[in-house]
Amino acid sequence: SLIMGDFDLVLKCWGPIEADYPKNGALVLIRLFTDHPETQKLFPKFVGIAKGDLAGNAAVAAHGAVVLKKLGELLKAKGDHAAILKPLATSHAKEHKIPLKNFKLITDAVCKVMGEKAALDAAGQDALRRVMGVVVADMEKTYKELGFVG
Ligand code: HE5
Repeated sequence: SLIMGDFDLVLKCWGPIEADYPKNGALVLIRLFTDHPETQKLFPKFVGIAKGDLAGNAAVAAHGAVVLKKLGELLKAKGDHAAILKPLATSHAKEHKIPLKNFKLITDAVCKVMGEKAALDAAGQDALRRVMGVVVADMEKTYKELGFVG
């Protein structure tokens, strides 16, 4: 696809992230909740956790790992991601009721963490934003089919 180079730019820096999904996943979620405190309320399991307790919370790390593992699968699929995205979009629309804009917010958090922990530079961060733009546009099709207004 046209953005194939973007997938490769991001994947080049994925190693340090993949090396510790729970630690880096917790960093992503904590960054998301710090920059956008309202997003913590979207996670029923996390609503009661105080800011200062997020870093040591095993459930936060476990879910952060789940999120980054899925992101890794998406990156490696390089756009051929329909089979991955359909269940992901369906669960986020119907079960978790996550408005689409949150995927942009979490993308910004991943960019920051990859900048700090994996040396993803400004061009790499732009590449990640373009990749996630395609991912979210494809998720939006499923959201619309399901009648969920994200
Ligand atoms: O869809 C699933 O499996 C295919 C369920 C497990 C899962 C969830 C749940 C996965 C694989 C992901 N999320 C992946 C993922 C990648 C993108 C970047 N998520 Zn997810 N999520 C789950 C995102 C983005 C994103 C943004 C927001 C606000 N996600 C969320 C929220 C969210 C919630 C509330 C859940 C339900 C599980 C849970 O609460 O765990 C603590």
